[in-house]
Amino acid sequence: MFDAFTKVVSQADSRGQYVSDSELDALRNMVAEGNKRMDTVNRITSNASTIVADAARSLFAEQPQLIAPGGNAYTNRRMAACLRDMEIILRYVTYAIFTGDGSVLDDRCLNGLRETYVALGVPGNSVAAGVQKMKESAISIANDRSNVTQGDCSSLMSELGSYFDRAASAVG
Ligand code: PEB
Repeated sequence: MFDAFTKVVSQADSRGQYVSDSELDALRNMVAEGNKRMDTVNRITSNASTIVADAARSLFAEQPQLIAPGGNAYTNRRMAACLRDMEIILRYVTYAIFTGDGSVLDDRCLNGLRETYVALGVPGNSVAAGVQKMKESAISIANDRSNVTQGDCSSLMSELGSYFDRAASAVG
């Protein structure tokens, strides 16, 4: 598990070189823009249940077979497992955007998840669709310009989106 700093150190060490000027510049920029990152984490974390519930509601409206008898989210037990899975994925995305590195998401959440879903008969494409819905909702909440200092968050939002995309493509 890396963060943006330890990732740079690890890569420099495998080249046997000092941390380069361009790496230092990128990290300096990340520190300078750090408040935006913390605000993003805070906004997603404090709206997590809304993000999960809205995404699930919209997924089941589009794919009602999931909650019909025989569907993979049919019965309260499976519905609860499904909501929990979405919450777990969202939680790891918040860790990734916090640390500025996707390895925590890869190593602790996505690694082997496709195989787990295949073994359980959970439809990976449907999980991926749910993750995409969480992406849209999380970005609109994190990127809301009201009640915050105004600034350019485009690269941070595309980084945030990339972690959701990574999760969706790991299972879809
Ligand atoms: C992954 N999900 C399930 C299980 C595991 C995970 C290990 C089996 C054990 C259990 O039921 O609790 N666990 C989860 C995860 C991590 C982890 C992400 C990462 C660290 O440790 N069913 C649907 C939807 C989808 C869904 C498409 C979007 O129809 C999910 C939600 N996951 C789902 C369901 C089950 C499950 C288990 C329904 C229960 C399947 C079953 O028991 O038949």
